[in-house]
Amino acid sequence: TFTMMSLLLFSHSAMAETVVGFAQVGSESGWRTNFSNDMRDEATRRGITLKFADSQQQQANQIRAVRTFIAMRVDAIVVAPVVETGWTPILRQAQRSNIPVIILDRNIRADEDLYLTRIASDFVEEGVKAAEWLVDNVQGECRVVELQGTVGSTAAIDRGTGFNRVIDAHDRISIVRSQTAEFTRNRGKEVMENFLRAEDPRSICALWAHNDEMALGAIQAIREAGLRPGQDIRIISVDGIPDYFLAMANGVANVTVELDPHLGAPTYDVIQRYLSGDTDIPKLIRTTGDVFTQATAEEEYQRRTQ
Ligand code: GZL
Repeated sequence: TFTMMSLLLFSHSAMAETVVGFAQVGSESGWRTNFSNDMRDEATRRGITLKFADSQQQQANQIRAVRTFIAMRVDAIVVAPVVETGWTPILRQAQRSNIPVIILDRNIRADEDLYLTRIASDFVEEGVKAAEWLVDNVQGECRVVELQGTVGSTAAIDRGTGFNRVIDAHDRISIVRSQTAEFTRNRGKEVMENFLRAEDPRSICALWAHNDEMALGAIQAIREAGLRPGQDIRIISVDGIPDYFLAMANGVANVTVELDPHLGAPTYDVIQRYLSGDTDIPKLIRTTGDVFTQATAEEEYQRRTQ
């Protein structure tokens, strides 16, 4: 019986799948949900066991999840960091346990020896592209209100940097109100309602939202204030979720910079390369996204929802 048992254990361990622990931010936006679904689907396609932790946008929950993954001795840990700071101690623990860490999407302020690689878009470029659309599509003065993403997140910091870099060169375009709405639709509606009370609504030329979710909430607020989103107030955003393509097709939103939610394949490619001994892995792997407007919104919506 001992021989049989050890044979069974050996065969099982030889056949053991790759086990990956994933500390996801939460489910605050449609983009995040699409990203999570892609991570699960791609793991299933590759026979990878994915241990998924939804951290409800709380960094403490993410750190707790990573600690659990270390205790479970997973083959690799993936973190989509909610904010940039506070990661060094837990990443040192993963390093001491020889478990590779992959950073997805937002960035962290930590020694890059503490993680294998980061897979992400260029958030500054997303802000630049959003502002360039505005510069190309307004004449004269334009007073902008801004819905920022989660405070301290790379997406909010860098998108703001990119957008401001462009409009700083155009003295008749200016941001007159700016506040975080946490990347969610509900907060986007509430903060936009505040903006519409604080400013003469007819003096607002454009909304710059760091993601589609907040923009969609703001669109509801603009309608309830009796104004026409997409016409009286131009709507500029990032992510490219299906609901936003529908809004552009209906003429109530103007433009978005698409953010690729399909991070599963590049993530598991890099993990499988690392586990097979490849040490030539770059510290940053870039994803890209195009700018989409009303011109192609209908067909793009169909393509994304069939
Ligand atoms: C940016 C990502 C942002 C999305 C939002 O890459 O971190 O987080 O733009 C999500 O939808 O909340």
